[in-house]
Amino acid sequence: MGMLVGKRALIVGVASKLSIAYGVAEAMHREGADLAFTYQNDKLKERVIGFAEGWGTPAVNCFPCDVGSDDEIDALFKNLSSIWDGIDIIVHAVGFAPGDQLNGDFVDVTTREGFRIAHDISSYSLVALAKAGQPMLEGRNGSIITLSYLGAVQTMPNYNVMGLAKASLEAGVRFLATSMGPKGHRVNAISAGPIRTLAASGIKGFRSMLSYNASRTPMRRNTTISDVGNTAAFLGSDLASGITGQTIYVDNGFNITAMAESDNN
Ligand code: NAD
Ligand code: 0WE
Repeated sequence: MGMLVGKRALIVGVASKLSIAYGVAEAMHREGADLAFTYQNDKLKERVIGFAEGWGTPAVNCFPCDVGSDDEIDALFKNLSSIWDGIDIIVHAVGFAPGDQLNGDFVDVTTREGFRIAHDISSYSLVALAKAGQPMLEGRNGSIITLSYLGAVQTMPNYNVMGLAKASLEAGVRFLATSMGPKGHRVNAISAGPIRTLAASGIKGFRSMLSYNASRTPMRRNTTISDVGNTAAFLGSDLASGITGQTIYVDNGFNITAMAESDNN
């Protein structure tokens, strides 16, 4: 029997078949969860509904939500409570900084407005979803899962202010876990290795980053959305009952290495 049978999961962050949230939805569906989705704007609406229907999720389980808006987040949970009396899992797979923040030397390109937007959309939005989701999580031992990246704890070219936002996100996971633990809810992050998604496609040199990553990584391969999806399904399940406040690396081991093998380059 699937490890998520009887669980209801809200998935935020599907934009394409390449999205990490798509891999999460696929794994959670396979494990027996009922799903609901959000889409950032009308441009993505029909696409997300199409994916949802592919997992047997009706269009009425798909809602608009720009996570930069408290009104849209409130409306989301109001809409959600018209189809479900509660939720067990919230997946937050959203990150954004203005494009100019991710191209060039950190101290030169970072601006107050870029910093604000990156932290608002990529970090505060997790707190906002947890806060607005509380009534529907009540009494259900919820699991909240977000997506982070190594740039939270180590530097690399161009990730820049997104690294600061991910550091904030990971600290947010710890504070949310501490805050919501007494109610039975768990909060964790998955720190994924680099994956070619829409969010990555705008990044200069991403292809060579992927080949460098595959060669340096202990498993000698890049991370897939199904690697991440399977870990998210586990974290969402009761099998992960003792795990909260953690950042779990799903990167095929990249983060434990300090130097590449010389024959790999
Ligand atoms: P993606 O482009 O498929 O997904 C990003 C999602 O964020 C999209 O669905 C987009 O609609 C949504 N989004 C952006 N701004 C939003 C807003 N204001 N309101 C609502 N939604 C908004 O890319 P992805 O790589 O799947 O990204 C998902 C998460 O995974 C992000 O947090 C990203 O930082 C993280 N991550 C990505 C990688 C990678 O290499 N791709 C690695 C580690 C972590
Ligand atoms: O978190 C991310 C991507 C986040 C992201 C990407 C974009 C591109 C388009 C946030 N905001 C935007 N804004 C845009 O306008 N990743 C972990 C993928 C990623 O992005 C990088 C990476 C990796 C890996 C940027 C520089 C270096 C490495």
